[in-house]
Amino acid sequence: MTNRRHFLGGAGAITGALAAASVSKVALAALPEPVLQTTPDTKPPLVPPSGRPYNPVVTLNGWTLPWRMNNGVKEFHLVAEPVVREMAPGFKAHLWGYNGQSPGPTIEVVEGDRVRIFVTNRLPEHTSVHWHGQRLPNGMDGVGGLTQKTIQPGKTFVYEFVARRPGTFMYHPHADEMTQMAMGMMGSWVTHPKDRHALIDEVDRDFVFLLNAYDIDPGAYTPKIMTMLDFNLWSWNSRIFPGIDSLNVRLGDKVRIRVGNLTMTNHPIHLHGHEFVVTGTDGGPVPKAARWPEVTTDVAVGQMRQLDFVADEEGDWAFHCHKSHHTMNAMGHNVPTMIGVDHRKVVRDIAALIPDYMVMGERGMADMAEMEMPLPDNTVPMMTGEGPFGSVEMGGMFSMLKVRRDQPRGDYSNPGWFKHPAGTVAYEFTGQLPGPQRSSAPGQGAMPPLAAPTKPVEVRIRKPSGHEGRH
Ligand SMILES: [Cu+2]
Repeated sequence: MTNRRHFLGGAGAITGALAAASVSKVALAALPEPVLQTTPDTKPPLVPPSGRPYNPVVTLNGWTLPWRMNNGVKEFHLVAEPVVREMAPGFKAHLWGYNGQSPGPTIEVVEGDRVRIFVTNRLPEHTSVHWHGQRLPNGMDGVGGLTQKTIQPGKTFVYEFVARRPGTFMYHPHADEMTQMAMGMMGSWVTHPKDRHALIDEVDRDFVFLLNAYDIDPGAYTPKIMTMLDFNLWSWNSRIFPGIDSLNVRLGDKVRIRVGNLTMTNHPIHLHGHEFVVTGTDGGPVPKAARWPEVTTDVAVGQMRQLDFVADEEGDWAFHCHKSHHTMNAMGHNVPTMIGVDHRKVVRDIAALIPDYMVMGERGMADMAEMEMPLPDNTVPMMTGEGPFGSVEMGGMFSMLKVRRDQPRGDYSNPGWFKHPAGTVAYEFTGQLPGPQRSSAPGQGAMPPLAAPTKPVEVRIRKPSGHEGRH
C-alpha cells in the first residue's frame, strides 16, 4: 500500500514533530509531500505521468518514487528514517532507510531532466546523500564535510542537478557511512536515454535491485553495524530467499536486470538456462565490441552491472549469487565438517547430559533444510524454500527467473510453478546399472607405503632445565 502523508496532517509517530519544528510553513508548502511505502512487495512499474515517456523499471521487492513537476523540474522528496523491513515472511528487521522501506525507492528520470531532491532527515544522527555515478556540480555530490554540511536530524536539504548521463546508478549516505549502509540506507537510480540510443536497446522488462548484507543474530532485530566481513544475511533489496520475489517474464521478452553492490564483498551473479551480455555499468553503456556472452558476472563492491538477454527458454530458472554461503540464511559458521563421521556414541553420551542435543552434518547439510529444528522468534531457517519437488535448500541471494509463454505483456505477477512438458524432468533410473568407468591411469602423487624402520631412531630432546635426556 502506498501512503500519502502530508507533513502537517496526520503524520506518523516518528515523523511529524521533528520536521515541523525545523521547517517553516512557507518552506513546507514548497515541498512535495513525501510518499511512503509500508510493504515489501514488488510494485508494478510507475508509468511516467509527466515528462518524456520511457519504459519504466520494476524494483525487486521495491517501488519507484513518484515526483511532482514544478516548472519543468522533477521534484522528489526522500525521507531518511528508521524503518521496519520484513526481510522474509516471519522475519522483520529494524533498519534505516528512506520513505518507509530499506532500500529506499528507486528514482527514475530521463537524460537531460533537471532534478530537485528534497532530503528530510528523521534519523537520530546527521546524514547526507551521495548520488553514485552521476555527473553533477561538486557541491551536489553529497559527501558530508567535503562538499556540504551534513543534514542534521529534523532538517531538510535540497539537491539539484541535471541527469546528464543515461544509465544505472544508486544513492546512499556519505556521512557515518559504515553505520548507515550497514543499517540499510541505499536506493537505486535509473536515468533513461532521452532518444533511441545506439548502445542502449529498448527492452520489454527492466528489473533493478541492490545487493546488500546484514549481520543480525537469530532472534534479534537490529543489525550489528561493526561487522566488516562475516555477515549472516545476504540480501537483494533487503530481502532474503524465500522472501525475494521472482522475476516473471513472457517467453521471448527482451529482459534487462540492473544489479548494484553495496555490500563488503563481491557477488558473482549467476543466471540459469540463458546467456546474458553485460551491456552497461555505472560508468555507462559498454561499447558493443567489448561485450561477450556470460552466465555469471561478478559485481564488485560499489559497482553496478546491467545484464541484457532474451528470455527464450520456458521454465523456473534459478538466479542467484554463486558464492554458496551467500545462498544461506543466518547460521553459525563455526561448525566442523562432519561428513563421514559416525558420532552415534558421542551423541549418546552428550544426550545423557543435554536431552535436546542433535547432531548435524554427517551426511552433508541437506538434512538441515527438512529438519524441524526449533528456531528463535524472528529469524528464518538457513536453508529453506518449498519448491514443487521439495525443499530448494536455499536462502539469502536466491530467486528465480520465471519464463512463461502465456505471461501477459506488462504483467509482473507470479505465474506459479512451471508445468514441465512430459518427459523433460530428470527421473530415477530403475534398470540394471552398467559398471561406471573409472580412470585406470597410475597415480603420480600417491604416497609410497611406509616401510618399517630397519634400525631404531635416536631422538635427542633438550629439556628447558638444561640436562639432556635420551629416549
Ligand atoms: Cu554473494
